[in-house]
Amino acid sequence: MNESGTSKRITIDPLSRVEGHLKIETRVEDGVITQARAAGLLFRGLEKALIGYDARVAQQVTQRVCGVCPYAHAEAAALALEDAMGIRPNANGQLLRNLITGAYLVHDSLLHFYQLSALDFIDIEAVLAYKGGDPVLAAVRQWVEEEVRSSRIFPGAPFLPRYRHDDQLPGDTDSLLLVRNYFANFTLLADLQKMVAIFGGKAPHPVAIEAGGVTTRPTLGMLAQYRTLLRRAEAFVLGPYREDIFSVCRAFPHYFQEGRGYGNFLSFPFLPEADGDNHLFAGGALLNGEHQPLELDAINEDHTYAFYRQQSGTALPPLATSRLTPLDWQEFQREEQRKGGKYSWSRAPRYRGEVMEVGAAARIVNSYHQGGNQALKELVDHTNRELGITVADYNSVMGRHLSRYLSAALIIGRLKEQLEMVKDGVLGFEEREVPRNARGVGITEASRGALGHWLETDKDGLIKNYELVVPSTWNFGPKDAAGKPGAVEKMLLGTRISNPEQPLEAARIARSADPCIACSVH
Ligand code: NFE
Repeated sequence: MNESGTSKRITIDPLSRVEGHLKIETRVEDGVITQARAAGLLFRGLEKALIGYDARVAQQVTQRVCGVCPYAHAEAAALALEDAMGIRPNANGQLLRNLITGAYLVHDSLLHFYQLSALDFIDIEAVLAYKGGDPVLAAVRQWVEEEVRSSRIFPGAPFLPRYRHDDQLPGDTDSLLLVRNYFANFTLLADLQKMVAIFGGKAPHPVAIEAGGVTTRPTLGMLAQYRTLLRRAEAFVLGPYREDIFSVCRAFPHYFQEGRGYGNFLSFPFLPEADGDNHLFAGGALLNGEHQPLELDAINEDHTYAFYRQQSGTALPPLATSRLTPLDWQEFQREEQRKGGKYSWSRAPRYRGEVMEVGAAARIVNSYHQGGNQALKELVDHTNRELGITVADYNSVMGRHLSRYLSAALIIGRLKEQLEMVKDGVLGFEEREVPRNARGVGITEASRGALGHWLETDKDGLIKNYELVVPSTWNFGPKDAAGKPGAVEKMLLGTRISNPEQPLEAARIARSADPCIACSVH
């Protein structure tokens, strides 16, 4: 933190409990954030590794972008190639694909809430004051005490160090229940990974999602095993996860006002029926208050503040971004030191030139307004009545946490129905040749939001060009040529920081969008 009068610079670098290296830099005046920068500080360039290979390898290679959302890259790669081939999977192929991707998205929602975010809302050291008689809670308290006091290499991890703050749950039963469920959730995460592996062949990075369907032939045994695990997941999601989300929403109602972004939401269709249509989450765009059908040609990426050599047209359609050249080491250093210069390896995706938030809130709000899914509408209306909020409040820190729970609950409902529609012994896959001189686009919802893969093959059917536009790039990208801050940068602006030494408010806002910088810079 640097100080001059009432103006302070507050930097969080790196922000912890995220994948990859995210730096948040802010200027705080009279206690309020007036400038904010989100910087992805690693370069990867994975798309370049695909050039010249058989297009079917994209399913495997693009999954290596990330250990948290690999399934989504597998699906987007398969969809892009299926688009180029002009095919869709058969019913079993589609259903099995849903059973893999749906389970993974539920996994990621739970992981984000308990392991990556909940600790922001708990005063972990106050938990040690628990004197109640519940043996499970007493055991949790005991465990926390041993961890916090231990003298191992990282004493207290993952609970310490932490930001201390007045605005945290006290060390009462609510906090202890959250810590208890922090541990209980590990079992659930393992169960959900098993569900992915049953039909996906392995987890993480499932191998069975291919263009043409899913290469697993389901047996009655596999279906029974998945059913058992799905019931356990349902009990946890509709039980402890719901209770914990609701108790945090009730304890921090002001966080339905914090971290508000532009209110522009982009989401892609996810979890269709067996015929590939009527997705559980419809997808669409909410732009300047108006709901619009999706138009993929409206997507461009700006690189004015990204560490790429500047090209005259700064906003390029996805496949044209392959022309961009990353800065070399000297250029990078010069740029980093230049006032007002480039500051992130993430580019800045835009939709009709506007900044869009992607993720769970976008998914729920857009699907709600499309109105096609009655179960979704009823669940959202019921939840809003219980919490005394409206759909407009989803544009907030707590709205994003709540939307992840709503996504998980709705997905479980759909998986239960679709599991019973799978035909045992029927292969859900058909092999096709990779088309030559073809183009294809695959779009889906990754856990963190709208994900697209753009593919072009050459005269031999090999990959000529491949580009990803990724959820965390939408949310954590930098400013654009017009000077418009990125989605999370905007969420930070106007936030009051009560203690510059402990800027928990900024961390809560950034984490509410579930950053994955490994994906963002891919
Ligand atoms: Ni690495 Fe990802 C998801 C993708 S990026 S986690 O979900 O795509 O936000």
